[in-house]
Order: sequence, then C-alpha cells, then structure tokens
Amino acid sequence: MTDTYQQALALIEKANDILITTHTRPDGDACGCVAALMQAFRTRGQTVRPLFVSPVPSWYAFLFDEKVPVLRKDVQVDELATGPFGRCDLIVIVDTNSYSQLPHLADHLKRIDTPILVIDHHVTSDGLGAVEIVDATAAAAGLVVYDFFQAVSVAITAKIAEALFVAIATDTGWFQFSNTTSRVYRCAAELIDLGVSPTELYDKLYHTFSPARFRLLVTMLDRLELHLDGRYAVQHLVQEDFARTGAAYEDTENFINECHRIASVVVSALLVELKDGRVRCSLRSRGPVDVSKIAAQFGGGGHKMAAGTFLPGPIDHARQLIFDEVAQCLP
Ligand SMILES: [Mn+2]
Repeated sequence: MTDTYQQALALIEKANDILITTHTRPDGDACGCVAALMQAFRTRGQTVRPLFVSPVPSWYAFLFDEKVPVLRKDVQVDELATGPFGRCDLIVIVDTNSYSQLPHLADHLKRIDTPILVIDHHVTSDGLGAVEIVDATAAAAGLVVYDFFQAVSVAITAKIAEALFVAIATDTGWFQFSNTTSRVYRCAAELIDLGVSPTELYDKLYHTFSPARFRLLVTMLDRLELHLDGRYAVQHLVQEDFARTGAAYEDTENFINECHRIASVVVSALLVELKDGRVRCSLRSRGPVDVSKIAAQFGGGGHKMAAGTFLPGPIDHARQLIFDEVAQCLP
C-alpha cells in the first residue's frame, strides 16, 4: 500500500463524524463518488454528512438515500461552525481540489483546522488536503476511489459498484470520450461483475429528460452558430429561456456535447446567463486545442478536452471574449 493510501486510511479510521462534499454543479462523477464514499463510511459505523454547494441534478438523486443538503439553501454559512457540521472531525472533498469550485464553502475551509482528505483526478490544484489522493491519469475520480477501496480492502457492495459505475461512465461520456482507456473498461467490467446493470443505469441517466428540459435543449440547438470554417460551435441560453421553458440551470448538463456530432467542430462553447448577470461558459475540445488554457485566461479550469469558467455579462460580450481566445487557438 502506498504512503498516501496509508495516511488517508489513518485519517478515516480516526474520524467519527465526516463531512463530505464536492464541486459546484455536481456531475455524475462527483455524485457517484460521494455516494460510494458515504456508503463505505456508513458501513464502518461512521456518521457521514454530505453537503453540496449546488443541488444534485434530479437524474443523480437515485444514488442517495436522502436529500443532500445544499449550502446557503438548507444550511447557512454561519451554521457550518456552530451546527452539526461544526462537529465533524474529517472533511472529504472529491472530484476537485480548487477553492473556486467550492463557492461559499472555501472561506470556511480556509478558516478551520479540521483535517481534509482530497480524492481527485484534476491537474488543477489549490492543495486543499492534509492528505490528497490525486491521480491525474484517471478518467474519473470514480477510478481513484475504486483503486483506493481495492487497496484498503473496502467491500464494494452492489450499491457502491453502481455509484462508481455512474462516476466512471458519465466522466467518459458513456465510454465515448478519448479518456476511455482499457483501465476504464476493466474497472467497469469489475463493477458489472459486482452487480451493476449498465442498461438499467443508462435508462436512469440518459432517458430522463423532462419536457421542460427537452424544450430548453431545442432552444439551445436553434441558437447554434458555426465560426472559423465550422471548427468552432457556440450556443447560448439566457435567463428568459429558463423562465419560458420551465427548465432549471442544472438541466444544461451535457448539452454542450450535442454540437460535437457535427464533423467539422473542433472546439465548442456553451454560454449560460446566470441570475446575477454573469455568464457561465463551458468549453469542449476534440483534437489539439487545450480548452483548460482558454478557461484559465478567465480564472476557470478543467481538463484539456473539457473546461469551464465564469465571464462577465452580457452574453454578447462574453461570446466575444471567448471567440477571441478560440480564434487564436484555431488560426
Ligand atoms: Mn470528474
């Protein structure tokens, strides 16, 4: 067993009351890892308190036995030190190691001296953890959790296997993205042997649109613009679109991938106007452009093929900012 695994295990064994969290806009990897770790900790008899900085999308809710509380909605920032969350003696952060990904929780984390264990697969790191299990070669944090469970002999129940499968399958675009290595397939195969039904999960994850979400998708597709010889695709959604369709902000998850069905598209951007007027920009790349560098220009981050950042509004201004950066990468 590696030193890092040993240190992580030591932290976990000492803990009675564990707060577990993940990045804003939690995706399948984030939700799957949190659900898997919660199961494992609870089996050990530990108290586990999940706390997210934004809501669990409805299509991942089946992973959890309870409704996961959201900071500033169900739990206020000043309750973190005084309420039940103040009693926790270990904080586990998965699928991120960046303060910017933990809005409103970051300041609390900087202030306290509760040990933090980070389990992540991103290159971007603020070094949040006292102990950090980070594997930037892993396609999903779910693989990092899986390897850790194997190394420290955590029994992977069917429920844990399902959560880890969701983590791995979603971060690889259901085994379609270029990060889908033999390691991914091997792990998926092990999880299937432990009781996962991929067909059932696929239905739960991908055939779940509400009519409102579908109408929002149609609106976005209708706004598609192709630039730079069809290599750059940009789409946007504004607040009025959410009001008109009845869809929610988290409904935009994975929308950006749709335009990559167009053969010429190398880089894509989806700009979503937020309630506060800022614009959330998601970026995807297929090919040589490293979109995490574009995101980093504006204080964001991510991976080579998938990244995101916040931009000042209005939407036309944000679109120009991103276009100028993309144009430099696609001469
Ligand atoms: Mn991930």
